[in-house]
Amino acid sequence: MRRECQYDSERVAKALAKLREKYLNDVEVEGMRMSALRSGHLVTSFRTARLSGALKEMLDKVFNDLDANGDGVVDKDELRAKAESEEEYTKLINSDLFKFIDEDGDQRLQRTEVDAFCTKISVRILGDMDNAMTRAQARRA
Ligand SMILES: [Ca+2]
Ligand SMILES: [Ca+2]
Repeated sequence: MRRECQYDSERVAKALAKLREKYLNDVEVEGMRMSALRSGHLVTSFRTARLSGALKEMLDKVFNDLDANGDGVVDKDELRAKAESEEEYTKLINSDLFKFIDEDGDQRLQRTEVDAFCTKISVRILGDMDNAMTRAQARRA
């Protein structure tokens, strides 16, 4: 049993290193717990302490570019100014991505919403990793 656990943790560590390299170079995995259940499945949990610096920097640039008057909110006028046409603007604010970011649904992007979006992406990537590992474990069982 001990050997099995060690083998698994090495595999997980390798998979993590690979995924981190691919997606989030500087994501900080604050804690990672693994426990082998009686079935041999591994339960892993991750917590990101900090957002990827590169991801945040990129969103900062996009946000500052959109927020023309620098008040921390990208409002309808600012979005409209960036859109090529009224049609494109309508398409944008009705897109799934926009709705996903615009949590309070006021059709404006608050700085806090963009930060939350950044966190959601990080969590989603880690969640995918978690799911992939769980599936791999299930196949082996
Ligand atoms: Ca603004
Ligand atoms: Ca909003």
